[in-house]
Amino acid sequence: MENIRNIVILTGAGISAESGIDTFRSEGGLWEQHRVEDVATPEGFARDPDLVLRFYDMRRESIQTKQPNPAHEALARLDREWSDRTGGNLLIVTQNVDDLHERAGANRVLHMHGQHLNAWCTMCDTRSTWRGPLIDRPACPECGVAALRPDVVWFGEMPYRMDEIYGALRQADLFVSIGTSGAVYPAAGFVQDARELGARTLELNLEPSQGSRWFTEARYGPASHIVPQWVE
Ligand code: BV8
Repeated sequence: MENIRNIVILTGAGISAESGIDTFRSEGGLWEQHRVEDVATPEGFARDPDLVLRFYDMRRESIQTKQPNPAHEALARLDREWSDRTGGNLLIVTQNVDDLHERAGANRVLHMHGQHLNAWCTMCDTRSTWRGPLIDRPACPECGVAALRPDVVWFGEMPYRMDEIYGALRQADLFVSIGTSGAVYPAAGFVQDARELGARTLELNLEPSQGSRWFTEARYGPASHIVPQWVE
């Protein structure tokens, strides 16, 4: 990766697919078993909190039985070595709410859509690490009120740390998108932002995404194969 110093890598559900975590929009994916409007929106939560809490309890429990795959491991290696090797920056911005990047050893991971293993107290606004179910309305560890929801960004809610992401995109020489359909904004727009800001753009995916026309380079195939090949 000649004269590349600063990299922003965006990952989506496709990077965790080979770890056995359902993606969202492939056949049999998560949303098909539930209408998005019912489970990943504040309105859905207000309408039927038990349905939403059970949906997230099932996924929070499931991800704890999964392991990182060679794609997560290759990105973790790159994350650990990059700044020593080049003096540049590398940031992994993930839309995923699993913790497989961290468990593979990556340090600079930004969960723009939140994390399954956190709970957010709607009473005192604090976030706590949370591995168990929320369906039984446990008390918030901070304020003691039974007001915990998944710390996951639903449709219509503001993704986390957008300023930090746009700041990194402004510095990026290379923007890489891995395992995402390019269906959800603002993440799906990052490739256009990166391009307008002069970065090279690379898509690593199973097949062309909805935004594939914006990428100057692309490699297609399973992430556990093409990501380690790209990192080497
Ligand atoms: C917001 C958490 C205001 C929940 C999720 C324009 C601008 C801004 C907003 C909008 C806009 N137009 C519409 C909107 C509103 C909306 C939106 O985008 N709607 C869509 C449906 C049109 N966006 C929002 O509401 C966002 N908030 O806009 O706030 C704002 C505006 C600007 C700036 C700041 C704020 C909030 C969106 C967050 C919603 N929450 N997740 C949960 O996880 O339960 S979204 C959900 O979809 C996941 O986070 C997921 O990451 C994301 C995207 O899906 P993918 O990760 O791409 O997964 P998918 O299944 O779709 O695709 C998998 C891909 O992997 C495929 O391409 C497949 O080919 C590939 N693949 C499969 N297997 C493999 C593989 N690749 C490699 N190897 C394999 N083995």
